[in-house]
Amino acid sequence: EFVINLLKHKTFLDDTYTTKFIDTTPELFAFKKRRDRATKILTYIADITVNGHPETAGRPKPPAEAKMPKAPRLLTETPATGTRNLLEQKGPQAVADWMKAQTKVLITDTTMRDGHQSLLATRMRSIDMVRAAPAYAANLPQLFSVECWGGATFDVAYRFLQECPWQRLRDLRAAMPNLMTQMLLRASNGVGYTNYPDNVVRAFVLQAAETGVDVFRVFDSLNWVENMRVAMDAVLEANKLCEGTICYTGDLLDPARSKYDLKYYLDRARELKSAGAHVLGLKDMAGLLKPASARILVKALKQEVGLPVHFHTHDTSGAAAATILAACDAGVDAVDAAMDAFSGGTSQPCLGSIVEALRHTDRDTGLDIKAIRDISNYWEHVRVQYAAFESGLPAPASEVYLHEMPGGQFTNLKAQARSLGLEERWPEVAQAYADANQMFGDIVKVTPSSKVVGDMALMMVAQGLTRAQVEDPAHDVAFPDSVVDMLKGNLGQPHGGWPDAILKKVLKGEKPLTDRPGKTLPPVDLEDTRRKLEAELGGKAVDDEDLNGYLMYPKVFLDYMGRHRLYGPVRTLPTKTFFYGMEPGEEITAEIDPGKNLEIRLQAVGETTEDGEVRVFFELNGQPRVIRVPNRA
Ligand code: BTN
Ligand code: 3PY
Ligand code: ZN
Repeated sequence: EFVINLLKHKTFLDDTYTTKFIDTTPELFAFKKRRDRATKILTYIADITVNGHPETAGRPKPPAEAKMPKAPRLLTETPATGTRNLLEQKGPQAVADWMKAQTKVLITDTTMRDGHQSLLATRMRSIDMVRAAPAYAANLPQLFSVECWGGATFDVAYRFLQECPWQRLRDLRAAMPNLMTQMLLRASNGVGYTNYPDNVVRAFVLQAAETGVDVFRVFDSLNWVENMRVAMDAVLEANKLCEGTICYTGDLLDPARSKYDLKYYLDRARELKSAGAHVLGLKDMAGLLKPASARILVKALKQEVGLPVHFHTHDTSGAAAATILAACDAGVDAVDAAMDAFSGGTSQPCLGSIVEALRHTDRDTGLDIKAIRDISNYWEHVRVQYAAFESGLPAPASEVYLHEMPGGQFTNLKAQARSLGLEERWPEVAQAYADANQMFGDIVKVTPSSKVVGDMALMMVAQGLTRAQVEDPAHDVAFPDSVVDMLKGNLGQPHGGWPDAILKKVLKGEKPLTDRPGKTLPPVDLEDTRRKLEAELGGKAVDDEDLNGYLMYPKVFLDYMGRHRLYGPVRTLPTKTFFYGMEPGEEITAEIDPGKNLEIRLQAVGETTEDGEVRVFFELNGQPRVIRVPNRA
């Protein structure tokens, strides 16, 4: 019966059968196939219950009473029209014109991307996002956009969460049809840490647009606009909103940091405008822009460039809300904030408080504060489930003005320092980070250039090297690979070039690249890659989404596919089950297809047998099931 069904199905006959077939064509699946997926999921639960999840071992646990959060209630069944409707009907230029015509400050919610990237090591799972999304659409239709994709979320989804980032995007897109979705794109570095060939970057952007991204915030880690054009052109080709973005660094008002003065930012902004940006992004990834500087910079950008300005910052210093309010005074068009429960510290400032601060002023956002509190309340319950990944800053830190680390890197670097036994020496790491930055000529530090500076800093502290020793031609230093790669020109060119002395020492006379890397990287043969990947996956058809995932992260993607074959659609499990397994007597539901639920009850966990296996007893939709897993503990 199953075979006949499959052969007659239109999608199959069309030859558009894809690896998502299982997920998108539930009506086909005869009992056998469904039972197969259920067995895979039970195997995963059994394994985690017996052996624990490698990522949560030894980390803080959510409180025992933490339940799967109830989705925020919807204030209407029919969401009002929003920015997405405008984009669909009139195109991206109309959205940019509309932005400039608004008196109110437009708000982007970053909870589903930068919020958890900066607070929870990017570990938020799709199920927790998708359950919130309908409330965004229904209750906050005035939002400018919802940032929910890109940055580090792409590889973390495959690598650590065992889920497909494309499916996340598709699901969020469907749940918020009236709101623009937004992604963070590292220009030629895609959503990775290295330059990709031009045709790979273009294919990735077109696929992201097709699957559901409306606003592309495109930046380059050295603010080199030359290296952003391929990505920006692809966004324009897809007819989506292109937010060409300048990264802010240094201190605008400090005469000693004159490399990054007002002229520097205006020059970059003009370049981005002529490269076709609809909107100018101002990305303060470390939270360094001070209120007085924001007033000057935003006003000048608005006056001199004429594009709508969208400001993004981080609250590491504790003073970011003051900067946002100053930017609002200076006429900024849109600002980023995170829902209250995911705000503050290395994340964005508090969305609800910004909305309240602007209420009854001429820049009132028009957002419903009660709706914000409802959604934030949901996020509060989500956040406790990720206790294992809290790595946070207990208090605001003015130290950020010393090291200038991006919010998304801070906690990561701290964890890396811990694993090297350097956590007690954190103030030295912070100082070394600042020194390494000066050594490279005072560069923009954001993924991936920030990672290179971090690698250098950790090495300096671990080996007790001073900046003077690193720069001394007579002192032998084995530089990290990432440093060599950056100075070879593989991330592009910084403003003013690399300092001569360090370039000579690191490259030992080798000639660096000074063109953009994409100019010489040969294009990838996409169809040939697809065929090889299909062969590698045992003949399974590979669709464009999977192909683009593979092109960004070949090994990470293949590992994900291997685990998927073993464990099935584990993205449908509640977060606590995914990370901790189940307790005897506990019952959960997993919706493996729309409306198709697995009711799973863990009855008991048996003793370990002589051959090292444990029998785990379940009830699946009322029927007893026994799963054996190895005891690896
Ligand atoms: C990861 O690789 O970190 C997440 C995927 C889950 C790996 C599974 S969890 C059950 C089994 N036990 C392990 O140690 N790895 C696999
Ligand atoms: C990223 O590239 O992931 C960032 O968040 C940079 O700020
Ligand atoms: Zn950020």
